[in-house]
Amino acid sequence: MTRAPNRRGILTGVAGLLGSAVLGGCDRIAGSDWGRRTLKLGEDANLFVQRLLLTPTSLAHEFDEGDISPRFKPNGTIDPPDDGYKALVQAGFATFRLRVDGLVEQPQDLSLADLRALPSRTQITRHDCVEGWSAIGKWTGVPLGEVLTRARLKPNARYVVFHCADTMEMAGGGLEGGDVAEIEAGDGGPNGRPIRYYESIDLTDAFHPQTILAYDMNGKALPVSNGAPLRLRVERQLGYKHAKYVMRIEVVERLSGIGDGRGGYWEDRGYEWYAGI
Ligand SMILES: Nc1nc2c(c(=O)[nH]1)N[C@H]1C(S)=C(S)[C@@H](COP(=O)(O)O)O[C@H]1N2
Ligand SMILES: [Mo]
Repeated sequence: MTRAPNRRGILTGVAGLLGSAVLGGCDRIAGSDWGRRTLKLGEDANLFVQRLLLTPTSLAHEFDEGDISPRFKPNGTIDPPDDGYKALVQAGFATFRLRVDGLVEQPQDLSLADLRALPSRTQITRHDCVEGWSAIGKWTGVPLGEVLTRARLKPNARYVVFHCADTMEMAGGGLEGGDVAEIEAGDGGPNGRPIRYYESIDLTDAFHPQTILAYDMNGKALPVSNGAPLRLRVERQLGYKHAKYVMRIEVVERLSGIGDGRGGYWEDRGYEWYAGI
């Protein structure tokens, strides 16, 4: 059941926002009992106002079977060169485990069978890439919210980070033809550490009903070129947010400690973190 927010609620929310702005950073007040209660109220109200303005449950348009594109163009990495990933392909992904950790009470290690046993959602949506092409595909997977609910978020959880299998370049050097051997070797040679694709979203998008970890595309197991065995669908954002080859989901309070700190491989290279369509 949802309750429509009333005017008093909105005003309390705004007061809360002002309150936390005024109190923010004041340790002496925050340290007192009264301060703690006031700050907590400010935080809840803040989230309330945010939810109200962002209409968190508006759905991306869903299409019919007949609209599905005959070919869904694979883009970005289409065949990860990493040894660890190749071993998974060899094993038909039987050895794949999705790790869920970070700010959770109950870290998870989920096989594909485990993921397929969870509630699922199927949706036919349009994927829009910044490069200027679109494709309509049918995706089946487990709602990310189901997985996060099982892992039980800690109170300071704010973002969900997707760590992918594919190395994009080596830290300290570009990805040249000759570097592939090094990537295959795994964890860095003379050129240092592999920089892998990663992405992140906030909790509003994480618990959105159309945000799923997809294992099927157009009714069949996801092919390697489109992100096997598991890729994110976050339908109200652009293509680069839809992380493929997801190996690990890390829940964090801030994005500053990951990669170059802007929330994603392409964000670290100048793209917007919120890529709303
Ligand atoms: N791990 C990983 N995820 C990725 C990419 C990538 O290179 N590596 N490319 C992104 C971009 S720019 C797009 S448009 C989509 C492409 O998904 P597709 O290959 O299924 O078309 O994946 C996104 N997710
Ligand atoms: Mo893209």
